[in-house]
Formats: sequence, C-alpha cells, structure tokens
Amino acid sequence: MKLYSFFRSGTSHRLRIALNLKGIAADYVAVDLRVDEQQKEAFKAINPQGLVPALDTGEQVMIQSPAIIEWLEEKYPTPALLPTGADARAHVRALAAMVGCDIHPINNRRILQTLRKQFGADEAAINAWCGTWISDGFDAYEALIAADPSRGRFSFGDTPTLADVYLIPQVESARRFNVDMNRWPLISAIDHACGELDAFKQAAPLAQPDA
Ligand SMILES: N[C@@H](CCC(=O)N[C@@H](CS)C(=O)NCC(=O)O)C(=O)O
Repeated sequence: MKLYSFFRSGTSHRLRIALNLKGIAADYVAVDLRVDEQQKEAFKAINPQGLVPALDTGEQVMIQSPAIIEWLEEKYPTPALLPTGADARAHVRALAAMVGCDIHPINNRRILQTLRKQFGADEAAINAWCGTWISDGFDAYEALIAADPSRGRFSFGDTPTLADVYLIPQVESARRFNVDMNRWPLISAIDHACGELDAFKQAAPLAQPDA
C-alpha cells in the first residue's frame, strides 16, 4: 500500500494511527502542503480534491480519511476500533465526528489561507480563530467523556477506539495554535495514555520522514 501524507496534516495523522493500530504497513509518499503540492496536476490525478491523505491499496486509490478508516475497520476487523453494541458504537462515532466534522474542517489549511489572503488575518487572528473552534469542540468532548461511566484510560474504555484516532491529531493541532490544553484534564490524560503506545508514537508528525 502507498500512503499519500503530509507530516503535519491532522487527517493524515489520524489515518497513520489507524493503520498502525491495525498493524498495516504502507509506503510513505510525502505531499508537501507548504508548497501546495496537493494542488499540482500529479497529485490531483490521485485525488481530484487536492487533499491528503489518500491510500493506494494497489487495487484502488481511496480518499477521505473517514471512508478509508471505515474500510480498514471492515477489511481488518481486529483489533477493532469500534466497541460492540450499537449504542456504544454510536457514542464513539459521535466523539470522532465532533472532531472530524465540526472542529477540523474549519481550521484546515485552505480555510486559514483564505482568512489570511482574503480577510487580512494575521497569525494572532489565526490562532484566535483556531482556538475558538477547538475550545468549543473540546469543551463538549470533555463534558461527554466526563459523563460516560464507560470511560477508562481512553475516550471509551481501556483500549484505543476511533474516538482517540480522531482526537489525538486534534490535540497536536491545538498545541500548534497555542491553545492551552490545561483546560481539559480528561482529554490531556487520554493524550498521555495514547502517547505511551507505539501506534501513536510512530504516527506522530515529528516521527514522519518529511518532518
Ligand atoms: N475530509 C477530508 C479532509 C482532508 C483534508 O482537509 N486534508 C488537509 C490536510 S489535514 C489538506 O490536504 N489540506 C490541503 C489544503 O488545505 O489545501 C479527510 O478527512 O480526508
């Protein structure tokens, strides 16, 4: 398999974690977002959306990290990223969606570039923008996990799930935008627990060949 990735991309990071948790190796192909390589014809032939990640399985090229991670879960069911039981699965999927649908997309590079270029935002404004939406999402995430009797060392239970796969890259991004993580002790504890696992360590931005 070939993984088209950028070290600092949150969506690439979440896919790297999922691949590592499943024990699946993929050759790393760096796409440098700093020089807009994702917009070049060569990459658009792989993903016409001009976004990373993409996963070339040899049989097909897959895009959209949620779709790829669901494909991984179906194709390589163990270890499972979703708990058993429809109610628990809905809860874990909701936590993942809070990050994947409601925090990450509005802090994405192309949004920030538009804020800079068309709306004159400086770096302080960019940090404030990202801080607003990360804090809004993390406040709700922290409240949900605080209220969940099934919470263990991770977002749900004592093994990493899809929720952690989405959460950890967003914590990484929060730090990059100078968001003070002390406000969310439960999320910080989960970040610490994940940070002890090789699957997460090896997926970290600074562990990538293009870092
Ligand atoms: N919904 C897509 C989003 C992918 C995405 O936004 N990727 C970002 C990096 S995290 C990207 O390639 N950005 C390029 C740009 O903003 O121009 C997914 O989950 O795969």
